[in-house]
Amino acid sequence: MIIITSGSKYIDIDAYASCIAYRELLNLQGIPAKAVTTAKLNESITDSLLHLNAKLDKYQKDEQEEYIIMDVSNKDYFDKIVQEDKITELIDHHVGFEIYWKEKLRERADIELIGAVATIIVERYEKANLLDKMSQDVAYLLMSAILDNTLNFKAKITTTRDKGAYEKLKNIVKNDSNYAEEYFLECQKGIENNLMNAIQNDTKLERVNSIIPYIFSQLTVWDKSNILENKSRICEVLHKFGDEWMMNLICLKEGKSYILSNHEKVKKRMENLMRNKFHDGVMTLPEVWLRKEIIKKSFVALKYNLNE
Ligand SMILES: [Mn+2]
Repeated sequence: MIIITSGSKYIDIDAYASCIAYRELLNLQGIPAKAVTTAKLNESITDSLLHLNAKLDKYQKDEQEEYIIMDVSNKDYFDKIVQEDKITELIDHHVGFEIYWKEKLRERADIELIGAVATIIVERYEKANLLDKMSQDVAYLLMSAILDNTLNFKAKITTTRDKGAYEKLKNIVKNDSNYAEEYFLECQKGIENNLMNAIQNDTKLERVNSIIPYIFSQLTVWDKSNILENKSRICEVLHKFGDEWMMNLICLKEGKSYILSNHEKVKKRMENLMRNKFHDGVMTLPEVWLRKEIIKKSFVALKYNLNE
C-alpha cells in the first residue's frame, strides 16, 4: 500500500490538504493509496475543514508499505511510521535537503521554492488532465493551504504559480465570497478560544543571536484587535517562559506585523533593527513580517554591524 504522510510533531493545513488531495489524485488514476498521519493537527486545520468529506485515512500497518512524503524533507522530522528506505516520492518547499533527495529519488523528488505544496498538487492534477474531476471539498482544503502558507499571498515566498493555482480552485468551488476572510476568521476563532495553547504552540525558545530575544512567539490572525485587547494576558503567558520575550502578531486584514514586548533591552534592539518605535509596548510594522524573515534581517544586521 502507498502511504502518503508528512511531518512528525504537528502538521499544518498544507501538509494535511496535500496528503489528502494527492491520495485522491492517485485514486482517480486507479492507484490505491492512503493519506495518514500520527502527528497533531495545528490550528490552521479548522473544524469546518475537518468536517468535509475529504478526510485522512485510518492507519493500519501493513508489511508492503511504501511512502510518499509531503511538505517536509528533513528526514529527522518525518512521521514516525516512515521507513526511510521505502520512500518512493517526496514533494516539499523547504530548503536544505534538495540535493540529498535528488540523488536518492531523482525526478520523484520535487522540492521547489514556492508558497505551498498544495500549489504543486494542483499542478499535478492539471498535468494529469484531472482538474475537472477534483471534488469541491478537496479544492477547499487546497485553497486553505495556499492561503495559510502564503499568508493570504502577502508572504515574500508567494509566487505567481500559487496565485494561478488558487484561481483554478476557486473555479471548482464556484464560491465568489471572500473565502480568505472566512478561513482566517475561523482560524482566529480557534486561537482566541484557547489563546494560551495557541501561543505555547508557536513560541520558539532559542538563543539565535545577540539581537533576537530567547523567547520569540508568533501568532497569525485575520484581525489583531481582539488579540491586542488581551495584551496583558499575552504578556502573562509569555512571562512564564522568562522576561526576555517578544511576539510577532501578524494581522492579515491590514497586512501588518505588530511586535509586542515589555523588555527594555529587547525593545531597544528591535527598534534599531526595524528602524521603528515602540508605543505602549507595541511596534507597528507597515508590512507582514514572518518570524524567519525578522531573524534573517538580524543576521544581516550583525554581519554589517548595523545594529550598533
Ligand atoms: Mn507548506
